[in-house]
Amino acid sequence: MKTVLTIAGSDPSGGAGIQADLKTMEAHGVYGMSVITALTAQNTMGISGKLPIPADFVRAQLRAVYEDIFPDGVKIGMLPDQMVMRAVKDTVLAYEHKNIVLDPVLGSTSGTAFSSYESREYLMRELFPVCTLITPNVPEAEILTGRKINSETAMENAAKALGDAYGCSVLIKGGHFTANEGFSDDCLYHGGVFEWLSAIRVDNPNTHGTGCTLSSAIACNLALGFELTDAVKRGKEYLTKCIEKGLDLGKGRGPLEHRIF
Ligand code: PXL
Repeated sequence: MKTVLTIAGSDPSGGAGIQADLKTMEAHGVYGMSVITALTAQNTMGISGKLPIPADFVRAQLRAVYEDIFPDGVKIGMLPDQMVMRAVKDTVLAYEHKNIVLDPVLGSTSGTAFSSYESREYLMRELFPVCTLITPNVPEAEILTGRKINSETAMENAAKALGDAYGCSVLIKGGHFTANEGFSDDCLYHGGVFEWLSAIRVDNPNTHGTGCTLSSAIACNLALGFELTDAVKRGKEYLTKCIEKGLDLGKGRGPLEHRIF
């Protein structure tokens, strides 16, 4: 059985973070593992608290996993501070890891910022280069590049700027971008080439955890042996199906149905 690890924060209401990641892994028939980097207190209405896990303990969790069950794919999500980022980087380098998908969690669908300026710089400089793929949405890509993104060309420019600067593939997700009415088009920059992945925008306001779900699904598909472009396409198809299920839970922006098969 293929094995996939998520290194991310916890969402006790089950929609985002490691809970979404593990549900996604289950749906892909891989063995899921989780290293928790932060606890959050949150539900579909927002985040009311965050408790970072000390970096030494993140390291201990990583060691426990890697000494025993090597992950075929990794998804990296919320990293609360630079010490935790460092622990993750050291591990990835020590094991010469491949198939690493990093979702740069700078904000969430519910709008709460997770990272300081310094952490963001550190994330870009130290972690992006060891990743296979990073998956910012448009607002995150604007923060990362310092440029406004208001067209498809601007999405391509941002993807290329990040990919060329940090030597990783880049998927900029168009879910927050409304220029192409009725569609949610993502721009993949991989191997110096752009590929546009189009999907009809599903009319469902319940999108809590979409970023977590997509990045995990891509990590699962990489672990299952798909090439990057196919892994991204399959991940997007999976996410679209999860949204189409139309689950309606909670009083705010609700979670997805991960069990689609
Ligand atoms: O999707 C961003 C994200 C990542 N990690 C955790 C989250 C969220 C969004 O809510 O809660 C733990």
